[in-house]
Parts: sequence; C-alpha cells; structure tokens
Amino acid sequence: MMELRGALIGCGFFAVNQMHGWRDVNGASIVAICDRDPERLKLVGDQFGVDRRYTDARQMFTNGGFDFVDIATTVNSHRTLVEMAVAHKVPAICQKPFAPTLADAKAMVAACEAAGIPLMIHENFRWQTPIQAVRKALDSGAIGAPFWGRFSFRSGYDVFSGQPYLAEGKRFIIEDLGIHTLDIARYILGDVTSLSARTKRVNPKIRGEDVATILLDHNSGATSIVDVSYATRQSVEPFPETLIELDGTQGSLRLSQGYELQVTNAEGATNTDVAPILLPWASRPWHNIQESVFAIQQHWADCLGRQEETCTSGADNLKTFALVEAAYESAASKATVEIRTLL
Ligand code: NAD
Ligand code: 89Y
Repeated sequence: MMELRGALIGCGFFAVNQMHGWRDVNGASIVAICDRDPERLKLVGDQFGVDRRYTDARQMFTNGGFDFVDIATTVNSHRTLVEMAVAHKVPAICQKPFAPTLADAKAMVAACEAAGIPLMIHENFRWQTPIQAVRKALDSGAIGAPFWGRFSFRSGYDVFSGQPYLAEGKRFIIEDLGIHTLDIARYILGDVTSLSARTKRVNPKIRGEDVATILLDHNSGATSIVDVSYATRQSVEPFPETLIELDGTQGSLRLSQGYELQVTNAEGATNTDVAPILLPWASRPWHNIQESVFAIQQHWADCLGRQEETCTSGADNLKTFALVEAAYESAASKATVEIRTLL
C-alpha cells in the first residue's frame, strides 16, 4: 500500500495524541505541521521529528506535497481551514465540535461534496474498545431488539487545567463532551427523531453548562437518555468512561465502571472485561480516548486508500451535530425539538 502523506494543523493539547496515533497508523504518516503559535510548533515538531513546519496554514497548502490534512485546532477555525482544504482539493479530517453553528457545518459538507473531497469528523468515542464491544454484543442478537438505553458520562475530573478554553465558552458540556455521548447513542440505537433537554451550571468558575440530561426518541422506536456531568464527585473517578445500559426484547446489557460488560438473557449472565489497551505512548486515565484516536485515524487511512466513505463523515456527523443544536434549543425553550427541522 502507498504511504499517505498527511499535514496536521494545530499542535495543541490534544494534537499530541493525534501525532502519536499517526506514528502507529499503517499506511499514513505526518510530513508537515502547522501552528500559528511558534512555541507549540517547535515543541511538537521536535518531539515527532517533523521538519516541514508552518505558522501559516495558507502557506502550507500553497506549498502542498501532502495527500490529506488533519485539522486539530479548536472550533472557531474549523470552517476556514476546511475551506482551504477544499480550495486545494485536499481530503480533510476535522476535530469535533464540527463548527460553531449547524449552518457552518452544512456549508462545510456542501463545499467538500462539491469539490469531491472526503471529509471526516474526528468523532473518536464510538471507536473506543468498550463501545465497540457493546455494538458487537448488540449485533450478535444477545439481547434482541433494544427498546431502551442510557448513555451516561458523569465525572468530577478537572478538564480545565489541560483545556482552559472549556471554562470560557458560553456553551460547555453538550458541545464539548455530550457531542460524543450523543454520537454513541446514535451509533448504538440509530438516528434520532426528537429530543428534549435540561441543563445546569453547577461550577461557579465556568461560563457554560456543566450538567445536561437529554431524552431521545430514536427512529427505531427506542427511547434513550443521555446524561452528562462534570460536576459529579465520586469515590472512584470514572473519567473518561461512558457507561451504557440497554434493555432489549431478549435481555439486557450493562457497561459498568471499570470497563466491565455484562450481558444477561435467557441463557444467564456473562461478564467480559472490555478495557482498552494501554498503548505504549498512552497514559491513564486517557488511554481509553487515546486508543480510539489511533483507531479512527487507521479507519481514515484505510478508507482513503480504498476510496470508501468513513463512518463519521461530515454528512454523518451533521446528524450528531444537529442533536447538539437541538439540545441547546430545547434547554432554552423547554420544548421538544424535532430533529428533521434542523437537517
Ligand atoms: P488547544 O488550544 O490546546 O490547541 C489548538 C492549537 O491550534 C493551538 O496550539 C493554536 O495555536 C492552534 N491554532 C488555532 N487556530 C489555528 C490556525 N488557524 N492555524 C494554525 N494553528 C491554529 O486545543 P486542544 O485542547 O488541543 O483542542 C483542539 C480540538 O480538539 C478542539 O476542537 C477540542 O474539542 C478537540 N478535542 C477532541 C478530543 C477528542 O477526544 N476527540 C479531546 C480533546 C480535545
Ligand atoms: O474535549 C473533550 C473531549 O473531546 O473528550 C474529553 C475532553 O477532553 C474534555 O471534556
């Protein structure tokens, strides 16, 4: 297989995981990096031995010499950078959250489609080993057809020290973290027809909401709850585990803290350890997320090589991003939001 050459924009907190991931990916590697902050550029360039370095993304695109771009900046630059990729017909990966607004996200998808370039959103949580294990258990038919689910992420972990911007935005947990949980709900129970949401801010030191409870109606007829919190202190901190409960016509499934999956049906109960692998460059408790970064990047390289659409393409991720918009709309109006009105 020909080695795909990638360029990465945004050498910040999370991009270090992406750079490690690219080193492990079969069939792709990073040949150029860009950050408008020269200190970050030097740090990441030196750590990963990348000589081609730019402080200006436009200049990097003009010089070219890469087959795809990995955009690892924060949300406000996503549309501009994807549009640069479009102008140069370079396939693009863009970090979540997709864009500041759904209108921006739709414009980005339309521009990539018009240019005929693939766009993947780096929506990695569904690639976590425990989430994949839940999907597999469901596909095996072990619990029959799921009619109810809960997707829960409740933590007291200090995410603000590594990502200070999370304390500053008007929006916080739904846009930053709930976006992953909503995507997992879609991945496991299918697309959503309507939702209603309630939010709270408990931590007085931040601007946005840090607690959200969201009730979802799925196309399949299943009902689910997505509940997320960064204001929940527990004796054993579960960050960054998503806990899942599913009830089906033939049994039930529980993904519990400590990465334990229990499947119960007429044949009895089976418990399986579905813990993520601790990759050599990873560190606890982030290893669950870090492993999924490698997995989604490998998926991108495989799909780009075979000219196949990725499972979290821009078009797919609009449906997750619409749930984020709908949740904020519902929390403000206290009304149920029909998702088709947003798409
Ligand atoms: P960060 O602020 O630490 O890093 C962003 C970097 O991008 C900075 O170094 C900044 O100088 C650079 N940058 C911004 N605009 C630029 C531009 N136009 N050109 C060149 N460089 C530019 O942010 P972070 O915490 O690394 O987060 C980056 C993104 O990753 C966010 O969207 C965040 O939500 C996402 N994230 C995803 C996960 C995940 O699991 N998928 C986890 C954490 C963060
Ligand atoms: O930014 C967030 C993400 O995507 O995963 C966890 C996180 O780093 C903090 O909530």
